[in-house]
Amino acid sequence: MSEHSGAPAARPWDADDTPAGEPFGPGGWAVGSVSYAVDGLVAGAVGLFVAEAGAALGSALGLIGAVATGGSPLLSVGAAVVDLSPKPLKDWAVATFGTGDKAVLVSVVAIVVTLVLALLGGLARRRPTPATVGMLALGVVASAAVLTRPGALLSDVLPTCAGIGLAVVVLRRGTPATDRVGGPTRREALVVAAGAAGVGLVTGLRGGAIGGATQDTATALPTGAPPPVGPQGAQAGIPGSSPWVVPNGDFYRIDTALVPPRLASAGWSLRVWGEVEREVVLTWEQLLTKPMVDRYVTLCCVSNEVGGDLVGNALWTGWPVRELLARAGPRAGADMVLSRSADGWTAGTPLPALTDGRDALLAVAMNGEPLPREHGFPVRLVVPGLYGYVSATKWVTELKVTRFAVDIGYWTPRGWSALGPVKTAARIDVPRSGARVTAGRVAVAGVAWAMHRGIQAVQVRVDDGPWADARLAAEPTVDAWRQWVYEWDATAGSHTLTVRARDGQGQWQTADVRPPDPDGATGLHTVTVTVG
Ligand SMILES: Nc1nc2c(c(=O)[nH]1)N[C@H]1C(S)=C(S)[C@@H](COP(=O)(O)O)O[C@H]1N2
Ligand SMILES: [Mo]
Repeated sequence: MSEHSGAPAARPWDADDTPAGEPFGPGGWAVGSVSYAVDGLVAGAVGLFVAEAGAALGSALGLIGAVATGGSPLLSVGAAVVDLSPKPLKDWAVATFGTGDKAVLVSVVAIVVTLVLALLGGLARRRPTPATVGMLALGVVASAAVLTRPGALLSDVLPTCAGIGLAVVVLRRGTPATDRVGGPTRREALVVAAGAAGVGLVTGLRGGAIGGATQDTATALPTGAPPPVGPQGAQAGIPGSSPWVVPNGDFYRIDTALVPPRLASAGWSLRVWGEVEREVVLTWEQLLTKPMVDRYVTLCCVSNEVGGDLVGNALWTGWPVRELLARAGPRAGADMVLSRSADGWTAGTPLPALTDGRDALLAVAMNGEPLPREHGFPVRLVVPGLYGYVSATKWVTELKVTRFAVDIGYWTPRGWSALGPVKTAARIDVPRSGARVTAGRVAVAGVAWAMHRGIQAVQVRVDDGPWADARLAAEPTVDAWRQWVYEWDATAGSHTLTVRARDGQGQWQTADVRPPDPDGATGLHTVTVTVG
């Protein structure tokens, strides 16, 4: 930038005194600083772009250790915020924004960073040293976030350091005061816009669109087959009711990953260690030679509200985990398996749930396709009967055989129960709450689940009337949800429909209303409809 080539001493803003003729006096720097804020934005845009682009390049070359965040300072800070958020904040974010909570988080981080940069720009005009220190502090925070991501190498921090170094230089050089009358120059605006767009593009491309990682299993796994519909009779066939098998694209997604880790199956391995007779390392190639089974298993999130949709059924293809654990030989006294994902997330699963003969799988395919990246490519755990947070580790790379007294899964210190057996639940899919239906025969339909115990009965009640049996569709496995239909003779007026289910052990679900926290919501699902 040629206009900055003067000797440093010539720059009026290097002096601590307010230059004569400036529109602010002692103590009034904030007024003039507003327009100088742009210096901070320019510095930030340039520095961030270099850091993000450098991290992207490093990842592409395989030089970055942290697979989930790929050395990106923005994603690392976001991920660190997720991990450090106190439970009330996280609960509020999920309750308010649902599964959009991460988009909101990224926006909040971006806004905070922008504000801090603007403040530093304003400060740099008069107090270059504190401004420099401020920028370096930003760098320390970002570097700490980058370095504490699982798998991070010391060298992961290099792009961030380069970016911060550049930002400091740009900030200190500032912009000639003559440019400063009436806000940013066109060129500065351009640099900020281009920098922000560049950062957005690089981060967005890395985060979302790159789905190519699933390609390399295409030859080893079934692909291209139409999604299974499930065994005959499992589908009650009522329009508007959830399909018995949920297609991959519609399957709910819950995890702490800002960006789903992108793993290559070729380099994947699973280490089994801890309280075992012999450590075992299973590579992707070895896993593919194992006898695989296809099992319908319904996954449910502990955060699912009564009537909620954080639940889904799929056909999983995988190798039973008990076979792998048998090779390692858990020692007497071990009662938990702490599974860990490539991004550091962990789940503590009771050892018996993995060895008692149920179909707990190391799954490599979902509905006949390689696992989608969002659902754990290349390998995840699926355990019938337990909520996802204590069992369904995606991008799994490690199984530590241990004890509940020694180790603890990700969500437990954050206020969720150590044990997470699925609670019996039923949901009305049609008619929807608030719907208007015509008097006469109305099909009330939905799903009920009590994974690994099965569903014995479902009943529906209209207003305060008696409970009446719903018709049950077939139950191909007790590990999946079950569809039900109730033919209702609807009469004019407003009516409330309530559903309840009885599990395979003869227990009715409880009507006590409790929130998801700490071990799963209870209460009966109701919908109110108008019959006209
Ligand atoms: N690595 C990883 N695995 C994870 C999680 C996570 O945050 N990270 N979340 C768990 C939770 S809480 C649930 S409910 C299920 C959801 O699986 P899905 O996203 O495939 O539906 O994944 C589980 N596996
Ligand atoms: Mo969950």
